[in-house]
Amino acid sequence: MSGIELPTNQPTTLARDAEALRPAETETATFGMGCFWGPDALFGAKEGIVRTRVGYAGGTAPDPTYHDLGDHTEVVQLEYDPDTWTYAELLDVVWANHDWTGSQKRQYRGVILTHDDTQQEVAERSRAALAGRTGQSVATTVELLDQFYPAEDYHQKYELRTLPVVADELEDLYGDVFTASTVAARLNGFAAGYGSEEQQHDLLATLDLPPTVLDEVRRRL
Ligand code: MHO
Repeated sequence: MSGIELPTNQPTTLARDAEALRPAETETATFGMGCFWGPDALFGAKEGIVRTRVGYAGGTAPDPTYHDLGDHTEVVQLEYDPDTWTYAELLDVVWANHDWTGSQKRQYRGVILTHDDTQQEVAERSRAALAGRTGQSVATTVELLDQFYPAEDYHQKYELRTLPVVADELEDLYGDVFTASTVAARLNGFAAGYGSEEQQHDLLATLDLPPTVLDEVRRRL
């Protein structure tokens, strides 16, 4: 599935978003790691993660919603730069940042939803290596992704929405699809406390956003 494209030809496009890789230049990964707000912010803060979105997948029920999930699971979907990240490296982040022992209900289960046979093989190897390393059984499964259903807007970049001055500014710039912005992904991560001080400083110093908006982010760091 292709990503949602920002209207990058508009004069209001942030310079950093105009520079971001286009969907055709990225690869896509989908992970269930518990409540999707957390991994949206965790990955969104990282350089080389180009876009993030959250949604429901891993089940069979048609058209899931947050309040009618059926047998689906909350997942984060990443568009990443394959020159920066290998899929195996992303998996290392996944293992280190969710409970893979399987104590959760299905909504929050750990699941690696692969997009092709190569991802499937890499994920199965990575899972086996974790089991070998820890001597524990890994409840998180590796499954081929069937369909990804984007979650409601209010779940996208959830942490960023707790900084309404910032979220409103991005919404003015981009409309509802502001959550497809790379800048929004980073700021969502920063709002949740992710990212190094240096990375936060460097991005904020170059963003063409109003000072009031940048100050709102800085207050959170
Ligand atoms: N414990 C969280 C879960 C939300 S997540 C989108 C809450 O309800 O606040 O499932």
